[in-house]
Amino acid sequence: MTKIDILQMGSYPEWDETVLDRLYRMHRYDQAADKAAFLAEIGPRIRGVATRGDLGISGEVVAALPRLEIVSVYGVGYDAVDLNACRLRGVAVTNTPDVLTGDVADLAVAMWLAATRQMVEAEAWARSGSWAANGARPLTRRAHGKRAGILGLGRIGRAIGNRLAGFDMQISYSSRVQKPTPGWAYVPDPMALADASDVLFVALAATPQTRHVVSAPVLAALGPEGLLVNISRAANVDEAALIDALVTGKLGGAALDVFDNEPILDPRFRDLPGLLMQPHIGSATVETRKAMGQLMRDNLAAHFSGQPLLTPVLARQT
Ligand code: 8YV
Repeated sequence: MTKIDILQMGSYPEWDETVLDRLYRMHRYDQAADKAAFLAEIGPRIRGVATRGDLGISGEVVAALPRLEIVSVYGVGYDAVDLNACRLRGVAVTNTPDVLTGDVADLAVAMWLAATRQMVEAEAWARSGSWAANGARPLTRRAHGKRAGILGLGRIGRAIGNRLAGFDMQISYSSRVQKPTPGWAYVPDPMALADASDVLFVALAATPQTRHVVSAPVLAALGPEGLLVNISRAANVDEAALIDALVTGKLGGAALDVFDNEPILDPRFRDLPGLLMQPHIGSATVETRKAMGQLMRDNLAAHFSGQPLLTPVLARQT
């Protein structure tokens, strides 16, 4: 049987690429030297796209694929996918929710604890000999029993809340609508939520409407003792305002897994005080990435076999 032509936007772990190459005729967009010429040559044959949450697909590339039927995203975030272009063409879009929720929530809590107890600085203090030379580290602040705000109570936000309950936290959340929770306070306004929090977790899906929702005033409301944890998308935070708030002390600290223009970061981050940085590793475990790859492939297989999509963002309109 003739293999279906799939455009692959970027690399996957070998265990995924081996299977994709066996099932489909894969075409690597990221490896094409002349992408316009590449799309002109193979674009007319492409029926599906395999992409990632960080890569998505632009409207320009969608337009170069006249036979495109489905875009399958390896990741939960589909903000880098031009949904309007797909919708106008009747192209299905799928993502990989649920399988990565636990890992991302684990990392959010780990970043909160590491930042609050300054564990990275303390590790360097022990490893460098400073402990013997200069004695004990300065005291930090208690993590448990404080006020936690969760901006966005989707799958990941709720998983963060469930984990925080084990730390005796007073939990509040902001979401488009009030949701059933085990007694968490609904505080729809992000500014009010920040003002009521010692630590604010940003767990929003990134959309044009959420861009910079964590603004300079929200950061000021979180305050000089407050900690911002972002495991969502950098676009949800005004990064220039964040850097200014950390430099001026208007914000106590930040723990970030996502950055504008990642992996090329603003050079000012290098020497910022009160900052814990992680290189977008929220879902980066063997177990979760294998599950993401399987689900990404299962969505492609379901589409091409005429079965219901497992995790649709946009259904195909024929
Ligand atoms: C990306 C993520 O998929 O799930 C998401 O949306 O942010 C990540 O898991 C990552 O770019 C995978 O390569």
